[in-house]
Amino acid sequence: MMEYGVDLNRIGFHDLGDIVEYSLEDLETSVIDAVNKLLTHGKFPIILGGEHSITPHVVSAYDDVGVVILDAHLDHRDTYEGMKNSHATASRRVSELTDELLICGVRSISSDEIDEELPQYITSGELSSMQDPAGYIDERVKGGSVYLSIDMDVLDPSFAPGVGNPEPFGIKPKIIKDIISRLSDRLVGMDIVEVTPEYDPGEITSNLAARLVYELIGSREGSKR
Ligand SMILES: [Mn+2]
Repeated sequence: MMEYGVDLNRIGFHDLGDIVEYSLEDLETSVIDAVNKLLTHGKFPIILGGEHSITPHVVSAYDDVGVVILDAHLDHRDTYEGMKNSHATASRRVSELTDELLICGVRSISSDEIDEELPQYITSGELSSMQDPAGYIDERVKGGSVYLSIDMDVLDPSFAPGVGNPEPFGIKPKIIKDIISRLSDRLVGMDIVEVTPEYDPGEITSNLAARLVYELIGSREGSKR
């Protein structure tokens, strides 16, 4: 990572492999157990999905953490298709776990998810027209520790077509790079979700998601020097 002066080959990391079998029943305990174990050992969890519904389970393993969610969708429904834990209820579940939640890049809200307790959010249009979106988010989210959840559909589909619910007029990858770099000292965990390789034979989405993981590791290790 030339910008950060970091050689990724010299950074220790471990791929735990798939921690979730394809069953929503096992998902909650598998994710919470895995993240708890990592935090107990002082490790920095990077979770890759898959379903956005994993995020609330990950966040529940932290005490007192601010959460930034990058997502085209508000995901504020209380239930979706009868389920409490769904990709369409992810932000709602997270909002029950923290007082400090900011959802960024939103451009799709259903009328049935609008109620008086809407979470704080910024639209993709607002984010894209800001001079320094990363600085704005850093100042807006109070407290110390921050957990970052990246739903790849926050990006414009031209950069990340391989997602379940693509929404045009999304943000550019550089904004996410800047957010990761700006928040790197405050971050205590990160996930990248909704990558769906089956919808993207060119692997554009996976390639960008992988680079965002590199950006995270590079910016954190680089700032230690
Ligand atoms: Mn989404």
